[in-house]
Amino acid sequence: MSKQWWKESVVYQIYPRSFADSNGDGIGDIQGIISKLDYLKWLGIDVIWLSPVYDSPNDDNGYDIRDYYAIMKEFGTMDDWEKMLDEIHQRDMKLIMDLVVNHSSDECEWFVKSASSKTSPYRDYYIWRPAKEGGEPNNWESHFSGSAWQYHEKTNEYFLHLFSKKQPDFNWENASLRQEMYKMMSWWLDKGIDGFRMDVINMISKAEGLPNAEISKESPYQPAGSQFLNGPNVHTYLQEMNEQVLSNYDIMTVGETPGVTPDDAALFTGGDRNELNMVFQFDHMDVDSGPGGKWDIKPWSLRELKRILDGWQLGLQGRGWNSLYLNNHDQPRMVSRFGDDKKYREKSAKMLATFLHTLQGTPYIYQGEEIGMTNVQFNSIEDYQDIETLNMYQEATEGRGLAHEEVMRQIFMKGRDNARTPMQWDTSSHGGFTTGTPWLQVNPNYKQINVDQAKENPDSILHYYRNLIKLRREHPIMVYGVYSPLDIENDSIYSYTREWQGKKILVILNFTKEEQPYEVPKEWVSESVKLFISNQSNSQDQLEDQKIHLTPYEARVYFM
Ligand code: TEU
Ligand code: CA
Repeated sequence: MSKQWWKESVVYQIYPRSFADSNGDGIGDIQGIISKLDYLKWLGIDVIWLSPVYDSPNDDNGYDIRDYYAIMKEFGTMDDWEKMLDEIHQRDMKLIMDLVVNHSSDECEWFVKSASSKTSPYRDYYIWRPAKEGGEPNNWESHFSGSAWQYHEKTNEYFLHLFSKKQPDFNWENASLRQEMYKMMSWWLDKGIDGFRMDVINMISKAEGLPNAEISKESPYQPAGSQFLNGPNVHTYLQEMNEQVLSNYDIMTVGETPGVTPDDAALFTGGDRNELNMVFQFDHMDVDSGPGGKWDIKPWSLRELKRILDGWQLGLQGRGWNSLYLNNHDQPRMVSRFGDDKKYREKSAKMLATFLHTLQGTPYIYQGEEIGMTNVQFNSIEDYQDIETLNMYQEATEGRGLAHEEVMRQIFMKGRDNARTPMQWDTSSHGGFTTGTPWLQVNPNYKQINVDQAKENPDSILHYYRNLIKLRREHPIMVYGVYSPLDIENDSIYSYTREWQGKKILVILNFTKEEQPYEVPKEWVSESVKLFISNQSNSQDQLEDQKIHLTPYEARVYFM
């Protein structure tokens, strides 16, 4: 397995709107980020992934870019941004920027020109179609509810938007559009950034002829992933992008790719493919979703989670590289979803952290995860800001007649604002995020859960993360060790080994609220075996017997 800096790195995702507000307007900003860089360095972070900070009307919090060459005014200026990059590099960390090139804002100059007339040279930068039988050109559903097509009166055609109607999709089949994108990417890379996280990059090539999606539910609009995920030309475009842009720099790239299998991912990330370094897959994020999608919530099982993640670990071994994450700005908080955010919050958050850092791949920490921030429950829909959540609420209550309580229950479990409540820094008002009124309310538990307190307490989740990151730096087995699952039928305990250059580690994780028995493989009952890390202060240093008991959410890692 070839050694690479981006395999050895730990990445920290910043959602800038919610991270730190420096000027009291209630919105996180670049100066706020600069003020927290020492904290990230102290934690041991190697790479910062910054969600979009480009000029945007914020229909989707910056994932709708108006000007790809400018910084959002609320976040600061280009000088602030340059200063931030410099401060990151001075601390020997790296910065990867979010690249949103499947779509832009409808206020982007290119779209404005494209919409101005059918003969504009920019017309083909986006995807326009005439009406079909008096209605939308096909039955595709937008990710944010309703049709994926918006009628535009002036030119009497529809344009495609897989997300909100203020996020028109680019037409990657157009060679000038592709050159425009490559030029813009090089412009940022020439400023010295260290790579990109590429938003929904496997949606850039749509099925030829834009055919209807298969009907899978009772609705005029249908989920249409099969028509735009991993489309016919996606690898051609990425190879072209790699050749013309990416290969000119020593950078890391991670593609966000919903709906990929390990085989697809091997194509995106294979060493000889010249496309991307790694992708974010979503299989494990669907483990608690039924056939109706993310809001069709079902209980998840450890057996299923193991089947999925073992598939990814084994599937990419020697063929590609995994990115490891349990939450991000689109997902519920991991401790609320996969652990227990009440009685065992600290213990289960540490168990999940152990999991994240001992699988094979590059770990991604989402802001607040390192202090065990939890989901939030606001009573009123008015308190929510996320466009996906608000559109879904309206469609579910007005369109499908669901009760308010029922829809709120779904939002409490899956809504994206769970991840977007402001970062909790200390016990002062609004968790020290802002001196003003935050754009989205702070989780009321900030007095118990915040960075200040966690820093002071050596047993905190935060210190545990710091320790895991340090161990990773000292022990390449955590990065490169060959993964082998153990006891795959066990539906309470996740266990596996990693093996590298004659050394071995054994990971045992109790995913339940109950005490659980476990039988360790014989070879681990030996004097040469040592406890590597555990979230249970009195965990056995050595194994004297094959039969052990794990306390609720206990995590133990042994080394030999
Ligand atoms: O998300 C892409 C994506 O696939 C989403 O549909 C995701 O599954 C959903 O948000 C889960 O509820 C990316 C960004 O991460 C997201 O913030 C943007 O809203 C979206 O693209 C459009 O740019
Ligand atoms: Ca601000």
